[in-house]
Amino acid sequence: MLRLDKFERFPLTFGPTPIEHLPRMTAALGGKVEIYAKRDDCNSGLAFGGNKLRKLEYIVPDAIASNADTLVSIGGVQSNHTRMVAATAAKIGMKCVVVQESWVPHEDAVYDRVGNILLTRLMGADSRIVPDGFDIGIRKSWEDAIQSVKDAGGKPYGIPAGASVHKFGGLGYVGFAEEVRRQEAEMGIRFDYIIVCVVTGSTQAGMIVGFAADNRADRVIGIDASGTPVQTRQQVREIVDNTAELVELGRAVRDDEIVILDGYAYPAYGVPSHETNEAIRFAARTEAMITDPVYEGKSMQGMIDLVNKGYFPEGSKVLYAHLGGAPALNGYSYTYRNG
Ligand code: 5PA
Repeated sequence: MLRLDKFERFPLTFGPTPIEHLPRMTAALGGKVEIYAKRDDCNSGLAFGGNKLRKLEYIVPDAIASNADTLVSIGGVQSNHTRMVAATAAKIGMKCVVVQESWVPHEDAVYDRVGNILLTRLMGADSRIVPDGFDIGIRKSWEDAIQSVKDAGGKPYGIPAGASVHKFGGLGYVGFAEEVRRQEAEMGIRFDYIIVCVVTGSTQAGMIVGFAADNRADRVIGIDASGTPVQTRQQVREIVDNTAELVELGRAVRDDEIVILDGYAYPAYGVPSHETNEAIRFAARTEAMITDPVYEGKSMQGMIDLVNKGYFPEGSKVLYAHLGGAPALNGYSYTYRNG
């Protein structure tokens, strides 16, 4: 038994997310592997939801207890995470400062005005665009923003990129694994593989710890979308160790239980390849399931490729974790102008 219950959780989501069978996608991929999706993209009424809310549910109690008045976080210009921090701040009545670094070499005319950043601004966050490039680590621009809140007499609460290296960042996705186990029991099936996009690491790390409890951590297949897989893997490793200790897993997670495939992030973080775009169109046209060019489009691309390569034995049930992110599509208006 994992000890997730000892941590306080502030509800930001509707509750357990649906698991949906995808029959047209299954058939279009040859029918030898059954494809399902767990719809964390539909997990909340807060500003279109997504994976960050599961993490933030375990972070908000700590923020409130610290007597902070301002949440301070960081991401790229089209960050889903900063949108979710802005939503959380609005919901709990705090102010919000988000640093938006220039992580993506992308020049769509409306890139910095639509989608995630538009929503972030709409919710009243102070959104600050800075020129620094992509990096999932602790950033000076974020530390400067925290200091600027202090200098103005405020009380900041810092949340790092993707809420990942926050001490409680991995807990939310331990909860995901517990939830899948309960749903499997209700549905009378068991998933053989879980596909998840990985960048800052705490989504997959939480799942790894959660599924380590019934010895299937290595069935969580991380599809790297960072393009910096060495750093991402190292960050996942650290979050796994920290989170395993928090929930009292009772054993160390081995390196071979951390599976991250790094062949799909090309040409760069935030830039979709031809194959990414085809994967996005495929999911949209078979199941009306909308994925984005930065994250889920790449994990969709990875899953399709793995099915085609015969990576999953015939008869496998594969659960695609849909983590959200569709608002960023608006920043790629030219790419998808003809569908
Ligand atoms: C993100 C992350 P992790 O960062 O926990 O590995 O999750 C990857 C991921 N899918 C997968 C979607 C839709 C995501 O938004 N987004 C970041 C952001 O700033 O939005 C943290 C990078």
